[in-house]
Amino acid sequence: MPLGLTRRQFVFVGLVLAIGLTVAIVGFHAHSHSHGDLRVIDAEGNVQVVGAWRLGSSEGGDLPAVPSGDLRFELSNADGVRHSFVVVRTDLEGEDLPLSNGRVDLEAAGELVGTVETVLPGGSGGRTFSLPAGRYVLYCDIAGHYEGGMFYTLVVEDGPSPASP
Ligand SMILES: [Cu+2]
Repeated sequence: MPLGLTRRQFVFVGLVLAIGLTVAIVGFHAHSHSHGDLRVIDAEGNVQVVGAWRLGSSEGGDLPAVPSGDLRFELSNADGVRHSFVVVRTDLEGEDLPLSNGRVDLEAAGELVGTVETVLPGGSGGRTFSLPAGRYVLYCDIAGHYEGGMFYTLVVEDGPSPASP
């Protein structure tokens, strides 16, 4: 046996290492997914999109395209710190928004559509926006969070033609 261990001791050390590694992996996994969820709900109440409101990925993400109309955004915060979100209409890519002092420079980023101010840990918040077709970015306005990857690009497409009377 290496290191002068008996076979029994060797097995025991291996077992401790395996358990430690498992705890570390499960712990990291839980942490990387514990920031909450962002839901987009259309005018008929269908949940169009479910995305994790992430921090620390440094990459943000793209939400699937949704038809234009009244869209409700809901954020449930499963994190230990507060979050918020801002909806801005812009032609820029989600990761290219200009910054000022660790936050998105809204004046330079595009046209403000609306905000959901502060969602406390364990809380949830939401708001309905009437969005015409276009390109939007949703991001968290807490200092440093946008840079941490807490943003999504959303494309809103022309909605279905109105039903005939
Ligand atoms: Cu945040």
